[in-house]
Amino acid sequence: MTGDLFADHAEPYRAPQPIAPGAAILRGFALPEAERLMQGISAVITAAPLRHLVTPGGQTMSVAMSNCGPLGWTSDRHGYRYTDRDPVSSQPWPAMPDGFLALAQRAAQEAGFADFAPNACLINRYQTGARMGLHQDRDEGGPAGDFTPPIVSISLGLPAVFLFGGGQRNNATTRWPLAHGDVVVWGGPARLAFHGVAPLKEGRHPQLGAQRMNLTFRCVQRAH
Ligand code: MD6
Ligand code: FE
Repeated sequence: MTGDLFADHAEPYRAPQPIAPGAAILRGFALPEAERLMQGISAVITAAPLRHLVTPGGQTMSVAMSNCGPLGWTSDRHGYRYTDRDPVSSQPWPAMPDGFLALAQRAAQEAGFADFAPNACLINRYQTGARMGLHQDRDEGGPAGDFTPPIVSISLGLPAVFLFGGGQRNNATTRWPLAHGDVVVWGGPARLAFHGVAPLKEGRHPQLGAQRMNLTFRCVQRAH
């Protein structure tokens, strides 16, 4: 037995695991920096507290969110967009803590995307039962619809099941377990694939307790 691909526990990083053309999981890639990432997240959410956003359709999201970096993703009755200030405090989003940018760049490089320069980092917190419905990440593109840069997504805490579909909402989805320290890099032909997260199962993670945290780094071409 040379390794178990579907372990729900942390394992040292070996090599990218392709999940589709343009998308790969780097299992355990962020593990050596997990402690530092958690400290950074604590500082950010002290300044810009996690909140349950409302969708344009009027639904309150089960995932709680915040942001760091020059731009942050937000949603309300008027739509989804990136802003340079936290709408709750009217202050700029907190800067990305030390080490965030370099780790995201290293992960992108490892997956074959050179020169990744994200200007937004979305923080997602899942508690028991929280989920994210199938969606595309398409609020980042410029006027010319440039989706060249990938997205780098880091999972911490409780394991979750990532759902990965195709270019149409009704395409079949595959299911990928994501554990503490795993990184998903996602670009090229996968960049606009539908994806989501299955409801978080109850559990207790030794470092994070009863939650999963996810960081997604994006390169946003336009903001409102
Ligand atoms: C999550 N992630 O893992 C939600 N989007 O909590 C995403 O929605 C996502 O992981 C684009 C690329 C990678 C992702
Ligand atoms: Fe997404």
